[in-house]
Amino acid sequence: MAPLKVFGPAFSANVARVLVCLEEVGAEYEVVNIDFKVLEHKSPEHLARNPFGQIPALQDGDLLLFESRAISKYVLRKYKTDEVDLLRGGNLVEAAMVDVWVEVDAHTYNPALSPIVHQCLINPLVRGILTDEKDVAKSLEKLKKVLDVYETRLSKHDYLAGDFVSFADLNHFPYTFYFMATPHAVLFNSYPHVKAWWERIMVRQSVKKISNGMVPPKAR
Ligand SMILES: N[C@@H](CCC(=O)N[C@@H](CS)C(=O)NCC(=O)O)C(=O)O
Repeated sequence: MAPLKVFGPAFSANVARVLVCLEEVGAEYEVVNIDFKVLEHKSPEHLARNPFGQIPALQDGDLLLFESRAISKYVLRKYKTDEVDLLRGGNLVEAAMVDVWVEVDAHTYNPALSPIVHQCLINPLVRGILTDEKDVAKSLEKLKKVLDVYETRLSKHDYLAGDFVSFADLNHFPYTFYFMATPHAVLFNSYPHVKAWWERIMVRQSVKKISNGMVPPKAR
């Protein structure tokens, strides 16, 4: 069977979300780079994969998909086994808890944390724009409130959806990885259960492998 193709540079956070899932299930895949410098993401070829002209996109035979969380779920469903079921599809309640924390990442955690990554890493180091410290301070206040909730949750369970690792946890990995390269990484020291959870995620083979290709912008 032809390997799945993932379009987009492996260092992109949204691409890394998909790659970590592919690694978890041991699927064969190939990463096809999309060159932003020549606006390849807005080319007709890429717009056929993702009409919004964004990465990642996935090709599996005739199937084309976009949106990193949807692609990740497709991968996890397609390659699910009794041993590896990161969506907990066999258990209604556990699957619902996975869904809850995937949504929390998408709508609450990531919107608080990712502006800090953009302001502290991407703006100064990639776009040559100064960090807007007011914007960072606003996002940090939001993030602290979110982390208070995470601390309570993770003081009761090892992982977000329960006492089992799931897509809900892995989903948080790419942006948190880049956040840890900002001067605000120390914030996690105030949340011991969140910090321990993050360390449990970081020792996974899949995460180690994919994070090796995610050098923070400064070093690129
Ligand atoms: N919600 C989308 C977001 C994708 C996204 O924002 N991709 C960025 C790179 S990380 C992109 O392609 N930006 C170029 C653009 O929007 O023109 C997903 O999760 O896949």
